[in-house]
Amino acid sequence: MHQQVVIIGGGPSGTLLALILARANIDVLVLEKKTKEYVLSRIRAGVLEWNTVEMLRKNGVGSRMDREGHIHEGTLLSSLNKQFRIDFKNSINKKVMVYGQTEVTFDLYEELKKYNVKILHEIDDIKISDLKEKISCVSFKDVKGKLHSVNTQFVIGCDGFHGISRNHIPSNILKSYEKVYPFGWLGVLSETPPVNDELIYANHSRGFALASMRNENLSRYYIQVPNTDKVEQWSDDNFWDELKFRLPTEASDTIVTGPSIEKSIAPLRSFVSEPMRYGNLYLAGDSTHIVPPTGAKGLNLAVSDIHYLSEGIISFFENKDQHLLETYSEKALLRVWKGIRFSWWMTTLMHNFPNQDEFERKIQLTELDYLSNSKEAQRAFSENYVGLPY
Ligand code: RFL
Ligand code: PHB
Repeated sequence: MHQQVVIIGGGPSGTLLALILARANIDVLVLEKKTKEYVLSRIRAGVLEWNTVEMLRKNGVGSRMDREGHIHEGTLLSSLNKQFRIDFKNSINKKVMVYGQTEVTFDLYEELKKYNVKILHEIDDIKISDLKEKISCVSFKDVKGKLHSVNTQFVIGCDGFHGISRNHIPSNILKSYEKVYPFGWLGVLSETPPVNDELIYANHSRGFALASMRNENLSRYYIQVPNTDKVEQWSDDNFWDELKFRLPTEASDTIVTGPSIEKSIAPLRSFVSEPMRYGNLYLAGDSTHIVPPTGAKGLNLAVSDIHYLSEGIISFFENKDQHLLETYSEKALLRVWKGIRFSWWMTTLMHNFPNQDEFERKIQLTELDYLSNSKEAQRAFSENYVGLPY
């Protein structure tokens, strides 16, 4: 078998790249470890930067997002029971789209059907070889346990943080940077109207909380919990009580609670591995960088990687020009590190750290006070939150 491009991982990075390449008549094969049902049921990101919105529109997957997504022109931040609004529209004339990653992924899978892109699910035992040769080889076991082997020009690692692609970069070349935070986010999805029409990021001495949403009758809430907590320890009642403590009273007095339809804990981590390319292997998305969700950057960084990478691959096949592929890692990493910085900053500003002393608490409150009063600080926040230019 020969394929121009083999993509490992059928999450948002892998399927978006597959779609862009298929639209440029490049033949791609996507190898995904899990079932399609599993991939389409994962509840994750909710906020799309404007660049992401435009990338989806440009590639024919914008119409449902435009109908069902919600444009937000600002967000609320709160501390000490006071909330203030950062107005993206007024500060920098930009906005974001609230539309779930689950929906984005569904739309991508639907669109891919039109191009007959092969997506193989329940794939195991992927092995990549000959990355420094002109043609590389990817072997794998299909759902029935049958072994296959594919020759390809490009192998793209879109297989998330726990994937196997990154490990194919020799350890003397790969350099990783990592910060693990001493807490996680307990997330609840409930079929209740959102407490507010914009997101509320709450800094509280008991820990961070976030009020987010998917649509008029679907809310997404998060609270900071210790790393050691298990989801079974948290009944719905305990979750709602704790959330109400942490949100400003304006919100907790009016919140509508209900049974959770999904509840999970996500650990928080900042991670970057460099470079994002080795021979014919290119990495994108969570396979090569992870951010804590506080700044809503993870999915958006995956999309900017795909922007740079798809341009490089298309330019290679259409014009035999390798320049954009050669500069991919360097260019993508410049933007990745800015997302890493903003997510780290916002996490540090909004969370309660286990050994935080009074000095650090004062600094957080002072920074929030500065942000609530300074137009310049709000501009800088908005510029990063809505997404830096590609
Ligand atoms: P994914 O989504 O992890 O997909 C990787 C795919 O690869 C498959 N896979 C393999 N396939 C074949 N062989 C193997 N050996 C494989 N190993 C793994 C997996 O099954 C999977 O299908 O990575 P991708 O595509 O790079 O996308 C990244 C995003 O999913 C991620 O960055 C975001 O969800 C992060 N994130 C957020 N990002 C935002 O931009 N805005 C947000 O508001 C936001 N909120 C969040 C988030 C992530 C969260 N969690 C759960 C970590 C909120 C949360 C709670
Ligand atoms: C979400 O709605 O899941 C969400 C929103 C904003 C974030 C993180 C997650 O910063």
